[in-house]
Amino acid sequence: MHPGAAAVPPTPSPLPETGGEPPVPTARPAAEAAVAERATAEATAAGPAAPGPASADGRLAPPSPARLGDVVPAPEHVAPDPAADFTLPADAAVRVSPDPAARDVAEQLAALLRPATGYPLPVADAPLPGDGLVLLLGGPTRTDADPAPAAALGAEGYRLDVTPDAVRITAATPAGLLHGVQTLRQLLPPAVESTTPVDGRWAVPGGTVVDRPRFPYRGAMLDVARHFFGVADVLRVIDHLSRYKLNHLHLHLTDDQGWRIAVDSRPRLATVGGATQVGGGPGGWYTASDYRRIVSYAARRHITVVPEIDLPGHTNAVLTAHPELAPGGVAPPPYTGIEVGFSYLDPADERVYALAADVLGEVAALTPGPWLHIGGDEALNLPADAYARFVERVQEIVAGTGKTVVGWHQIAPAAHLDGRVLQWWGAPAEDPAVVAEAVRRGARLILSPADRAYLDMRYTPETPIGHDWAGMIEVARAYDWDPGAHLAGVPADAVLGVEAPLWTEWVTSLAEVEFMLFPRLPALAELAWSPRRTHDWADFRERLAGHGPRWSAAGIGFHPSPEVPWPAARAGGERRPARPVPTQPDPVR
Ligand code: TNX
Repeated sequence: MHPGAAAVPPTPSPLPETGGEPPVPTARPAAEAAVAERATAEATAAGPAAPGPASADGRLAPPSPARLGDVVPAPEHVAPDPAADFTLPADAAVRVSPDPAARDVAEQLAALLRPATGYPLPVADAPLPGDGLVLLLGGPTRTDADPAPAAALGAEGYRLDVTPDAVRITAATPAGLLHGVQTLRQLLPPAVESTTPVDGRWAVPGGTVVDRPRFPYRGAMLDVARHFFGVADVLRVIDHLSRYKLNHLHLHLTDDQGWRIAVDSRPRLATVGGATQVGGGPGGWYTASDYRRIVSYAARRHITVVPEIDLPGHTNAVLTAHPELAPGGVAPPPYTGIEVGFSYLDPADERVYALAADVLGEVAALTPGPWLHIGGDEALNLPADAYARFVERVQEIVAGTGKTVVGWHQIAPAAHLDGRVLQWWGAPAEDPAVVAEAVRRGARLILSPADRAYLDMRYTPETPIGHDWAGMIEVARAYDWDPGAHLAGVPADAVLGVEAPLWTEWVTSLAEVEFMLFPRLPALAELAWSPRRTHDWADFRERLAGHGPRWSAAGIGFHPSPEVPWPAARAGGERRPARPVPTQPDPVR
């Protein structure tokens, strides 16, 4: 049973309880504090980390080329040509169509490859005729017989042609080019992730990949309210999304434990409401310029930020900042526990709509993307009717900002508003009838089923951090479902996509974020991107295994799931030392 359906919200097990009060984690369990170290150490022990034998000067040589199909998410179409392998020459250039956004993708490609190769990789505006690395926007004139003219690749598709002379990526859009770049990155040896030069042959397997996403919305959510994560951490998470062709980052910006975005018209929301977090630490919030930095870093990676202001429940932090809205006009104490469902804004108080309009107006103005998420989950102390009327008014406020409203699926009973999107987080026991009815009225769905897609669930009972109310989610469980057929009564064409939420009651650091993301994020990314016919656990686990060495080389700690056949350390190869997890994102490219 999930919290929303529970009469009494469940208590995550190992945290101490204080009488009848919600549990308040006073200190982090020792196991939790150790998770980052363990994640990195276990990943190293699992043996995927050695990219190749050491050369005379001690640097590591990349191994032989991957296979063309060794890509996550699985591409739509792969045609290998073993006679056409490409090797990146030291004097290669990145040639790109003369378009600023395409050029930006070319700069990102060069910046990804320079540290490990040590090559200069200049970016040049001269795509045709090209050898080396070539990015073509729109592509050359194509004949009707061409199986994949750029236009058919759609808004995010790409075509990758690897021949002995060139790697050519063609797309109708810069987003498509970037997805092609991420595929190319995976086809290079794992040592390409090294931040220092590595000797060796930078080979790419020959052939053609033609690829497009199954769903337009492919996302992950980071809860920055329960524990606050600074800008650098968020940028690094954006890099992780980009690797796996995700295109939305949902930021859960407000909750009982903290309000994380400055609002000029209501400064106390951040300064008072953002002053703490789960466990009582100092919390924090994003200034408008912090938030803009996140948005623009994401935009360069063709990732749309979806801000969430959770209303009318999960609002204890609002009430600490605005006691006039609290029962009896008395501010509640800041909340540093991990219980849910107790707080709410009073739908009968007109002042809450003024606050919602101020906040949503400012957040909309800071956000270039089309979405504005209003939460709507677990207002367990409000009568259903008052809750539905509240949601209807807030939906109208969002419409007034020009954005499309998104809400957790509890908003389903509220009246339909054009374009609205519900985010399903139910577990299998929950009856989807009300959601199916909302879909019949025109709502679209993002799927985040808690028992498959919740990245805050433990992998196994031994996982040192995480909830377990939706069960254990090992990699196969995260992978083995079909978003197109998940909910009874909801047709596949109502499904906008898939999102993997990471709630952070238990997650306190970037290392812990990565431990919970990897390897499940790539599994969910594959469900969101790849055609249904490619869905195959046995094949996926083999492809995923090859990513362990990449993550290790990139300093990403991960859960070394026993379900995945991570490559053994190469005989005679050097084991790389466990690296500290970097706190910086990829250098701005
Ligand atoms: C339910 S999912 C919640 C969150 C918790 C999460 C923990 C949803 C919309 N609400 O408030 O953080 O469970 O798994």
